[in-house]
Amino acid sequence: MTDVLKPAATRTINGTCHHDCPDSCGWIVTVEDRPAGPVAVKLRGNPDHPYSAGELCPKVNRFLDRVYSPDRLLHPMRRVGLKGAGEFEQISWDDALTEIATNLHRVIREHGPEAVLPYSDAGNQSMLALMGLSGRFFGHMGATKLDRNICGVTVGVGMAKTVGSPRGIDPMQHLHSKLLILWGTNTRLTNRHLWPTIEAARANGARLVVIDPIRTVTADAIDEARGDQFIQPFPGTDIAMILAMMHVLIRDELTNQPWIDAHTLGFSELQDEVADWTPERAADACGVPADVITQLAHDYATVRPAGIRTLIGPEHHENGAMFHRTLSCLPALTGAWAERGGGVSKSTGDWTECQMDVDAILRPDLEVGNSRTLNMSRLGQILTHPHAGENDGPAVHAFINWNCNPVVTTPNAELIKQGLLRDDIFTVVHEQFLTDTARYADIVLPATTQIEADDIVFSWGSLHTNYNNAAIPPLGESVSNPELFRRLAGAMGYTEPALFDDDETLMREGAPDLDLDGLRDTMWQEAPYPADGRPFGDGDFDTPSGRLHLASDELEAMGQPRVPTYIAPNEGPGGDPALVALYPLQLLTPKHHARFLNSGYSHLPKHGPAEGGPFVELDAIDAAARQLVDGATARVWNGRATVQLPVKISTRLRPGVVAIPWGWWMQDHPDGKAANALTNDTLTEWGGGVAYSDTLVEVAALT
Ligand SMILES: Nc1nc2c(c(=O)[nH]1)N[C@H]1C(S)=C(S)[C@@H](COP(=O)(O)OP(=O)(O)OC[C@H]3O[C@@H](n4cnc5c(=O)[nH]c(N)nc54)[C@H](O)[C@@H]3O)O[C@H]1N2
Ligand SMILES: Nc1nc2c(c(=O)[nH]1)N[C@H]1C(S)=C(S)[C@@H](COP(=O)(O)OP(=O)(O)OC[C@H]3O[C@@H](n4cnc5c(=O)[nH]c(N)nc54)[C@H](O)[C@@H]3O)O[C@H]1N2
Ligand code: SF4
Ligand SMILES: [Mo]
Repeated sequence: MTDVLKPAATRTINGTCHHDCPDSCGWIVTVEDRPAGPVAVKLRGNPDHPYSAGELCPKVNRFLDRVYSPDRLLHPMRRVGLKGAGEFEQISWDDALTEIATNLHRVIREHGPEAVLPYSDAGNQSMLALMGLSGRFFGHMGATKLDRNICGVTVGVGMAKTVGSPRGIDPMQHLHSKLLILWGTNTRLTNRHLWPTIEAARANGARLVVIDPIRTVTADAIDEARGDQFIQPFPGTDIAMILAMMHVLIRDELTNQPWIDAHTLGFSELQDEVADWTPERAADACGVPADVITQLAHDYATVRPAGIRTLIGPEHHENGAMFHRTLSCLPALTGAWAERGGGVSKSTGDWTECQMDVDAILRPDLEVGNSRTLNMSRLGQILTHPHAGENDGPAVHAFINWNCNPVVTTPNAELIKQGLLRDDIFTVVHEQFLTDTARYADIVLPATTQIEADDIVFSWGSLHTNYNNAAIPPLGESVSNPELFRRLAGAMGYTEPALFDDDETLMREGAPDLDLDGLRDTMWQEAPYPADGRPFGDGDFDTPSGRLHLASDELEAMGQPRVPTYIAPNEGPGGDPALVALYPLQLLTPKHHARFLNSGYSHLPKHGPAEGGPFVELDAIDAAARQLVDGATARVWNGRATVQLPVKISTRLRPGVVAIPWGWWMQDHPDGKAANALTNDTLTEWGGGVAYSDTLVEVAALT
């Protein structure tokens, strides 16, 4: 029927959202074939999509505003003003490529190829956009390599030290949980399409516990009358609470000893470690009352199955890897790993992405030399302190950035700006918009959006692998990420054929186990997962011993504690007393706005203004102690930066903790400095993550 009513020149094309978001929603784009070319006139959720079921989100409901924004970059540009000033002139692709190749050859000649720093993340997390040809291009050049560990890697590395691999359970299995602990994840904001499963579990009688230093929108969903609970530890202190829970489980004989004996290693060592971790001692460290910890341990052991859902929040601490290692031990003490709906769920990437052949797409065999690897979260240090610390080897003289916006999203951001201001750095940014990072570029290149290029999207929130069809041709002179690297390889005069593979070849090489034609037909496929929903049902873990490691030889060999251990973050209340005296408040800078996806929407007129603006949020007690009133302008500072912001007094935080929503650009901040100006760029104890949520600050009225 609808086909008859459709205007003749209208088509619908199925695709998948590319954002760095666990949901990977399916969408349908309506395209009108106009004389000047195809135009996307509507984008809506695909009702048949098995995970998103027709719903998108407040950011992507207006995706076409992004695609057709008058601010979209559509042509290459060359800087004409000072770095950072954002003044550019349009140039041709040929001129841009010649200028880039000339500068890269010069840098390589004068300083060696490691002086080139490629810098990207998951701004578009589709397979080709993420990896297609960039790895080959920079490997062939011998450029510095990048540890892209700012999101999620530490969770997996921490968990793997306990269970042998980064695989948790499929979060959809929480449908079967009767107690569900959302531990450091803001599901209703960040992973909204999991929420219906949680509501279905609640309808089946599940109790919900939310553990977060912020009373988030997810915490707002708890219903105390039904036995739900919100628990509010100080940031970076949960390990103390988990050790005390294990203490209680052992003390009160709530452990599943036959399961522990059959499937774990190191129980007696763990028992020794937690012997002193009474709930009272943990209460001092984490700020959660001892009776609450004791009761949670009892509930965890007795309300079965007990599931734990975590995502990314708690990894961003100095002890972030240990948090996930310790959390994964908890279900071992009760045997919950074996139960349907028990165990821990995190990113599902390790279930879906095993269908990818990463080496076939990245081709490490093409790498020349033995280039160093630098950590993306240390960008400010790398650019401003060459030859120091981990940053040995040549100083960086060429910075090639695509698929991320580090001036807004990477910790210690004022240092990054300082680095990008150096006049001996040649900077290229491939972007859809003139972001805060792009403003520092010497050459800006225009990037396509997701409706302009085919790709494959491996979800990390569900078991689905999705296809994305281009709905319209690239706007203006924009190019996709793989096309950018084909062009750069040509301009550099490289002749290695693998640098020029087309998208179809890359898809078939990169996902050899996928039935690509079938995927194009169905639009999504589900990764293999045990039919009974219990991947660890027979207690068979991915460790060499097949047992879950409560004690770990591997960690001991790395100089890390063998058993779960709480080490208070240095930049935190239990850490360096000199820092605490100067900066007594813990700062969190979380995702907060429903219309933002990281830094990607605050600049759009229907997104940013509707969220108001940035602010510093604090409890009334902390505000009163500083004579701060709602709406007053405060300065927030530490040794890294001073930032000015309006004050918002709220009941979401406990005294001692303040928060600044993250994602706003320089232009939205009264003094041009955004949340990450203040944040800590110390790396996690292992796993290569970063501790931006261990940041101490002081706040005062702006005088
Ligand atoms: N609307 C929206 N959705 C998003 C994003 C977005 O920007 N906007 N970003 C996407 C991305 S890239 C990601 S990685 C995911 C992240 O998804 P989540 O991991 O769910 O989100 P985060 O805000 O990073 O962190 C979750 C919670 O961890 C809490 N937290 C911080 N430190 C601690 C701690 O020490 N202990 C405990 N218990 N909790 C702690 C924070 O207060 C926060 O509420 O969201 C994705 N979805
Ligand atoms: N303080 C603080 N810092 C954080 C976080 C936090 O919660 N608080 N969260 C951290 C997390 S979890 C993450 S994942 C990172 C995210 O950090 P980023 O990856 O830097 O975040 P985005 O804002 O998503 O930036 C993506 C950029 O890529 C561009 N882009 C999108 N598609 C394409 C494409 O196809 N090609 C090209 N060339 N560009 C494209 C977009 O226009 C956008 O500017 O930030 C981290 N930093
Ligand atoms: S940003 Fe996330 S929730 Fe929104 S449409 Fe994309 S995948 Fe879905
Ligand atoms: Mo992320």
